[in-house]
Amino acid sequence: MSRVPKFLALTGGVGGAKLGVGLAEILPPEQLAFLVNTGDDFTHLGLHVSPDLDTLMYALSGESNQETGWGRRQESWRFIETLRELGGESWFNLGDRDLAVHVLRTERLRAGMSLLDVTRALNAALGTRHPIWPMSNEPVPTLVHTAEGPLAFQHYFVRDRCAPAVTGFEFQDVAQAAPPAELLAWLADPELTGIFICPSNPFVSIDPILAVPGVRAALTASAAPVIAVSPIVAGLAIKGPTAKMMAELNMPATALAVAEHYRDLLDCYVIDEQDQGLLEPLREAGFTAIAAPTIMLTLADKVRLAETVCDLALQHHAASM
Ligand code: FO1
Repeated sequence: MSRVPKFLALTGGVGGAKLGVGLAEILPPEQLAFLVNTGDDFTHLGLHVSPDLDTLMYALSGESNQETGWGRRQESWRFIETLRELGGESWFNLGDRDLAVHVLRTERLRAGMSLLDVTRALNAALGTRHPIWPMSNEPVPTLVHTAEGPLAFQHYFVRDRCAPAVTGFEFQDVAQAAPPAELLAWLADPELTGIFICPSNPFVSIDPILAVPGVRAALTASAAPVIAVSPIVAGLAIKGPTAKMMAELNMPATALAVAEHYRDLLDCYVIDEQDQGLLEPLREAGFTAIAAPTIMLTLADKVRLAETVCDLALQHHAASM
């Protein structure tokens, strides 16, 4: 019987979803599943908002807002404008079309459905076909510790525009969370050939996933190589506050420092071609790394990077057999 290699991608929001689109273009749903950060989730205006799950769902369904990277295309903003006029809390921009997703998710969660089942139903309705699993059904809200005191993630990220200097992160109630059974079965599958850490923020997108009890151990125990793509290119984050956070945490804002952060997990690391000069220091530090184009502006860029990480996984997996 011929092998059908399977892959898992760990993602946060916008950056991760770009590679997700590339992977979903080249791999059918039987071969690719996504494990998504829900540390950014929060209850806002009485609604359960799951930004990273929605960013991936919209990206895979061709519904994403190309200008923002989050939210829906062809969006209108009558609700949030009206809320603002009425003196309501309007710092978090909920678009009219996006709002329907939050209302439905909230209603279903209140009726007792799990976040995983709600996510599955929403994705089915929007026509995405790949399994998308929240990192846990239980809420694990990220608390950002800053020089100005602790802040709930979206207050730090959107309301305060990542301005406060971060000092650390806390994944609240994570000890009570459990990963989805579907994930553990996928990781135990002998056909699992590659685990990809997408170019998402290591501290607030990937670390919350790794903090869910059992996830890190299951990733390590899997025979599949773990391959990360650096979210830092030439000392800058493609999107978001990763580089700023690294400076505030007294880490050099380099692709090498990200590799060190993932050290005990990584089998192979992909840095951008602009960072070729880091290949030697990475090798000296004990990492297996390659340089490739990682900036994803077009669909072709996303597919090319997806092909790169899949090829690496196939090579590493074959070599370890
Ligand atoms: N990000 C912003 O920078 N400003 C917003 O007003 C905003 C609204 C928003 C609404 C729904 C949603 O799913 C995502 C939204 N995001 C917004 C993005 C989100 O806060 C972040 O991208 C993620 O949490 C970080 O990955």
